Amino acid sequence: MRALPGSLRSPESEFRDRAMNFRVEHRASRIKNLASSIQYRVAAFSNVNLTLYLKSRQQMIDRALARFLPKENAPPPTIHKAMRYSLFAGGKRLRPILCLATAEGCKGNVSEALPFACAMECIHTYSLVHDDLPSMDNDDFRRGRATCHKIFGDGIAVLTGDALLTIAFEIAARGKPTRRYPMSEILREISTAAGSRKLIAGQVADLEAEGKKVSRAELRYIHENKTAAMITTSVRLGAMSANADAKRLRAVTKFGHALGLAFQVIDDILDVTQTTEKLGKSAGKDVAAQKATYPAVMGLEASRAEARRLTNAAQNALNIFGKEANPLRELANYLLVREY
Ligand code: GRG
Repeated sequence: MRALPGSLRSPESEFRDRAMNFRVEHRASRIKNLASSIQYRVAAFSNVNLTLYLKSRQQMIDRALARFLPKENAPPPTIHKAMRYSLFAGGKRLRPILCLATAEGCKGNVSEALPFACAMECIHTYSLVHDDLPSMDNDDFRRGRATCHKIFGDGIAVLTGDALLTIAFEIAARGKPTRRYPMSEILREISTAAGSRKLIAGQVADLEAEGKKVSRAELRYIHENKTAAMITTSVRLGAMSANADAKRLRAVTKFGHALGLAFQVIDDILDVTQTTEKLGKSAGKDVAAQKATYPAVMGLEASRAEARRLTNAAQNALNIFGKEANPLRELANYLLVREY
């Protein structure tokens, strides 16, 4: 079918074409990235093949999420379609993978950590759906496709976020508590990370910082709460599922905090150095929205050095663990050199 000249096309059909082109370019760039990461090895630690490791963990998480979520045609289908649309849009699954790798690092069983890992991915996806709304960051693209509200409308997107947040607790409650960590403590851990003193606190501070000059301490507050808290909780849940002792739980908490901050510094750097196609979300948005970011506050080179320093701190926190924690070590190094 021939494309209509621009002036004769509706805004909806132009948006659909843009979204389609974007998706095709994004996929092509991800395949290229995967090919280059196949050559990627972190010689320092082990013979973990990170590409295969990530792929198998992603599949495990995707399968579990597909089981935990209501079917697309379950009434009312609109909300279940929208939940699955955002959840299966191609996210990296970083938080659940970290949860599983930490369970492994604490000599636990990955399958015991799976419900907690999936719960964290649902909360993360809810936060992205809400963040993309016109009343927040107002974004058209996420995870390589049109954002939830662009497809389903603002009202359904608000409800999709609500539903993903709520189902996270239903999924977590299917997990098994351990001797040291009863279910009440596990659920409190998750609600604290997602609540008004952590994730939402970071988002509020982020919204309020827009267009203002922020100090390093204010920037750290935003990132500690918006990003690092969710990553820290993901690894803590992995450790809890393995009944880790207090010393190990403290060590993974340090690891998650440093890694979470490093992840955000890299995210800020990628926003100014990568393309929209590669990132799967709109690049350059932070500068356009005058957001508080590491490159804006301390410059690009100092931000890179900070990401390396934080990754190093994350690695040091793992010193008390044996080779079972090698996947965690590999993941931390990989996140430092990631390109999207
Ligand atoms: C709406 C309460 C509420 C919070 C929104 C997630 C968020 C907070 C804002 C999105 C923008 C942003 C820079 C968040 C920091 C965390 C971050 C880098 C999220 C993106 O995580 P990735 O790269 O995403 O792991 P995928 O899509 O791969 O899962």
